[in-house]
Amino acid sequence: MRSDFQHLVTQTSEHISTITMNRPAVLNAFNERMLAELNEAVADAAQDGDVRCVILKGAGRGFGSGQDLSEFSSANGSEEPLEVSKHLGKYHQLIRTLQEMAKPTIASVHGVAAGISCNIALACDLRIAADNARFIQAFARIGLVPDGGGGYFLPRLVGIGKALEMAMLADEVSGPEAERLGLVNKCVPAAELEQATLQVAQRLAHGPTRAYGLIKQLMYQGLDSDLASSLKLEGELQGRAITTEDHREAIRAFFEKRAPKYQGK
Ligand code: T3D
Repeated sequence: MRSDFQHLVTQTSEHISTITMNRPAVLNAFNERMLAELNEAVADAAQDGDVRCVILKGAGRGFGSGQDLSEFSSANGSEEPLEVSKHLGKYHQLIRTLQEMAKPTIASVHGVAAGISCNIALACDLRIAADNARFIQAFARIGLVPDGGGGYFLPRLVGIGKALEMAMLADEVSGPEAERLGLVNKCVPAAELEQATLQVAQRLAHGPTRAYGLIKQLMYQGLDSDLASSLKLEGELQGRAITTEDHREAIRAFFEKRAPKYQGK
């Protein structure tokens, strides 16, 4: 992955790719450039066989404040619906790459995660939050609807009632409250966020990567399918998992009474 991004800092070490959004003066609000760079970095991490886990985080005092409001397209008085799908399409590409990459993704959230930044965190597989995290579905504050997959992920994570409350009232949800709601997997003291995120990432990066990719497929497709379809899919995916070297290694390790050494193959 290239490292000369203008608005990102990227680092890959021990099979973990860490991508840091880096526009701290505006709480990492998305301008066109940062969005394009994030799309590129996430796609690269998805393709890179050496990367087995991806961490997404923000520089400075927060995760992200959503779309940069100074680059916002608005209708300027017209009541004709604007064609925003082209612009949103670039966010949608990002959400889909995060979802479809066959390896785990973690959002490490401190400070504010507002608007589409919040929903990008929701599109990651796991979320670890600092106790100073502030999740805000900021859209209704400016008369908009949740985008970036918010209408899909939010009700699935917290239930329809809480999702509607968060989207309509747009109040802040703290890190501890987010943990209680199931919006994040874990909330830790801010000073421990980096280490807590790394610990989870290291476990995942040394785990059975191919099985993780299949687990993502099974779970995400399962959200929208009936039992019969999900059982059919699990049969197909298990048929693939069972042929992996990591599975064979795990069985060997079990009988040799040692920890398995997964190669991600
Ligand atoms: O077609 C489309 O693009 C539709 C897509 C929409 C996607 C969306 O994300 S819509 C939602 C956009 N985001 C917002 O509405 C949030 C706006 N920001 C805020 O409400 C507040 O800044 C926060 C609640 C996020 C944080 O408040 P606070 O008090 O901690 O920080 P602050 O002082 O407001 O912000 C610090 C600086 O960042 C400040 O600049 P300054 O005064 O120090 O020069 C502020 O203007 C700037 N900033 C914060 N958010 C944005 C921003 N600048 C541009 N765009 C932002 N989103």
